Amino acid sequence: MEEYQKLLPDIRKVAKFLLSEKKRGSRFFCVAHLDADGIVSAGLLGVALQNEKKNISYKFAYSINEKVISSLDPDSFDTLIFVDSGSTQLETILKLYPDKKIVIVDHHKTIYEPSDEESTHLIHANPWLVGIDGTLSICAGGLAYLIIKEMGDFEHFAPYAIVAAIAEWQDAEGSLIGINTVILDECEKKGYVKKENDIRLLGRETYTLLNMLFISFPVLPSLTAHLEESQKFINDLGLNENDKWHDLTVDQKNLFINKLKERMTEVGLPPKVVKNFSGDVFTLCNEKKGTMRRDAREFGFLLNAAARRNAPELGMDLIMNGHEEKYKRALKLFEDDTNKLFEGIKEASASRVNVSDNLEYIFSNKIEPKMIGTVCTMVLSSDLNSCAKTLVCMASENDNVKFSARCHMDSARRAGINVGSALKVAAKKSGGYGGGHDNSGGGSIEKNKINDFLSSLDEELKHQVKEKKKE
Ligand SMILES: [Mn+2]
Repeated sequence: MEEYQKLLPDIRKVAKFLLSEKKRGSRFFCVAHLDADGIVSAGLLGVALQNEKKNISYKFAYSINEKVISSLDPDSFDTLIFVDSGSTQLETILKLYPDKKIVIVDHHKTIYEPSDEESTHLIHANPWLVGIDGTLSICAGGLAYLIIKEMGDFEHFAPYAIVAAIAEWQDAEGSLIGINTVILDECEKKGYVKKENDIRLLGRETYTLLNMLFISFPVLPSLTAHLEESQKFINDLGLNENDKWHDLTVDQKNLFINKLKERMTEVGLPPKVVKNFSGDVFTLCNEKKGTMRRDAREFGFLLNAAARRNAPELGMDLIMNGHEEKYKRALKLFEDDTNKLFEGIKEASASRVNVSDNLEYIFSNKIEPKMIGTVCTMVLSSDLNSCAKTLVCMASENDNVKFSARCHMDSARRAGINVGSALKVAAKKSGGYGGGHDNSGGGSIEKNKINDFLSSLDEELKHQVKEKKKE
């Protein structure tokens, strides 16, 4: 594998350096991206670096910016490690910590070239530096695994590299590619991971069939957020909505997959997307059946749920120790999210109100404010023929109303809509704040300003469409 050979010298350099630092009793500080890939990579390096003394500390953040980087206490560590982060902030890191040894293990695209002087205290492993595209070939979790494999007897941690790659959507083209396949081959040979051709929806191990469709990931137009349609789809196949995927016979699974593909073709999804509803899936053979740890995609979602709840240490424990007790706690977080999502989507699809050709809204106190972004995305994308209509989803948060809005990207561009700027104008007029991108955005207003906000938003969207028509 040519790409792997190209990267190996940098992997070995990091491994050798970390081993010697551990030997001389260095205190490590690890900064990681707050998501599944960050959790896996921090956990794996932790496994190889920790000793009886508490010689390693961690800090996780969604955005590893100058503020986060400058907040570290330089007296508390000797070696500073960045995982799934760092490459894009190299200049800041080197400027703030000129006296520290710095290790960066990242797969984000980087352009900054440090000077020779700076390079003496920096060790940087990133596929982009050796001409490899880090988007699909390898993630931080994969890099961390390759590093610790050079440091000792850690081969049984390889499946977590696969979990990280799936969580990063590195199988977006239907399967894993690049350096990931080197790790996958090793996993398959050792019997750690089984690659199968199966359904590529979330919940293969733990969801009911109904959840696999109604709160599906990825979204299935006409089924996701459509309760009766989802139930009917399952009933028509002679199946029970409370069954789980592994209860089905091979014939039933094939029938389900074929009917699903037929349906998705009918509603107009492109053939490439439809094809990928089945393909490679990855089972972690040493994990218990019927748990989220058994399926790589579900494991990744579990870790991301821990990250969203700001409980990365829980996710790290799953990687480092894998205790049943820890799994139960992590699972509880995920199930809470799943239930809230189910209820939120049910509530949202039942309370859609049409305002005009440009605007539709949902307002409910039964939707969790932190769920409205996801709910809004799922409801909107389950509806392929909603043209350039913007959907705004609102929920009460104390005395305010939090809102999130979405519009189909293509239709937004075609109609000249910029959801973010429309929200900004409308929220400002109603004494609140808002903003975002072409096709999505969010913000907050006072509760008694909902009507003002909706009419300003409608007006602003109409104005945008009119301006575009003039062009
Ligand atoms: Mn990553």
